[in-house]
Amino acid sequence: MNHRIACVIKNMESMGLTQLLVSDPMSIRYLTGVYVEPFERLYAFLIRTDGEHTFFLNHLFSVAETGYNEVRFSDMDDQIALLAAHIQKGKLGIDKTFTARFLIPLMERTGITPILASQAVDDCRAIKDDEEQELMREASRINDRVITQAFNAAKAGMTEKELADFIDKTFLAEGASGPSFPTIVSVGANAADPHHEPDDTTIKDGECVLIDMGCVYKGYCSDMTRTFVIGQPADPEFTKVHDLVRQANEKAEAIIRPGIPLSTIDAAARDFLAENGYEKEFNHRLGHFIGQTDHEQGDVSATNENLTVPGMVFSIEPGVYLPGRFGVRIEDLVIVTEDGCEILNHVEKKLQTI
Ligand SMILES: [Mn+2]
Repeated sequence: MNHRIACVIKNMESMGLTQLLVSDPMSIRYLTGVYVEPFERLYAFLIRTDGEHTFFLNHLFSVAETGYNEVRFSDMDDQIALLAAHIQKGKLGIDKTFTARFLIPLMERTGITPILASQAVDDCRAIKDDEEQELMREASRINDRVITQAFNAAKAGMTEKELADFIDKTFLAEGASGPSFPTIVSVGANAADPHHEPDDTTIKDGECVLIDMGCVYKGYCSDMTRTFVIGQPADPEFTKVHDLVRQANEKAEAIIRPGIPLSTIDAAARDFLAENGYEKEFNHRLGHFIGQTDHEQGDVSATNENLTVPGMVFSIEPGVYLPGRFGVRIEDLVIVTEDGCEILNHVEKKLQTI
């Protein structure tokens, strides 16, 4: 049995479950190596603690023999009946993506008690094994190369959209399969909105340019933010804020090691910015877990008391946002190691004036 399925079974046992229906395509790929985009069709992998695991596959999915028990069906079959035939009485773990239109008929036919058990898989996914860590390092190396090219391409008069398009194209040229989320380029006051969507605003001398970008490499994501200026910053407060945000980022990264609450890492950045007068202006959590999707279960926030474990990968992204003026965010990804952390991004964090 592979170590990822073994991890899930261990979690199922501690939850008192003998069967778990996994429907998240990313989770199924994580566990079996099989990836399908099922759209609205039924797609599931049933894990049982006795080792009898079963795939439920539509003939329209082009999937070679999986090595597990398989139930293959067509659109014309009674799919719920096929599924029900493999489910034992009692409790059935399901994950959060299994939709009501399958779950409710399944409950009606089998009388099972569904238990929300995404955690059994998500807790395993949160701790990346060596193979995953290597893919995430490469995704971040590509991200580093592409942002460097974006710095070189950026010039006054270019629109946010043009720079974002340049980044998305360059991802492909550098070996990524595409962006891991819609690329953010925001200029000047637009940067005060953490999730600004690139528009026709042009880059201007003296205004900040915030780039938040990430790519997918062999199914794994990167994510990084840098904020720079073309020429000399026009707003007298900008340089000071940039320096404080960079220090907040570095202070948080400096304390990361196994066995500390994630909330302590959030506090390292948040308290420092608060002491310097920017408490309200840092209006989001410090970071999020990342892996096969840009945001995975788990975050680095004031309320998450869970302890760090080697292999966790998350972002450290403090920001200060001054509405109507500018915003600064500086973000790296880190892997928790046995004695500290490995920072996956190596692009200069000090203010770059281009
Ligand atoms: Mn992020």
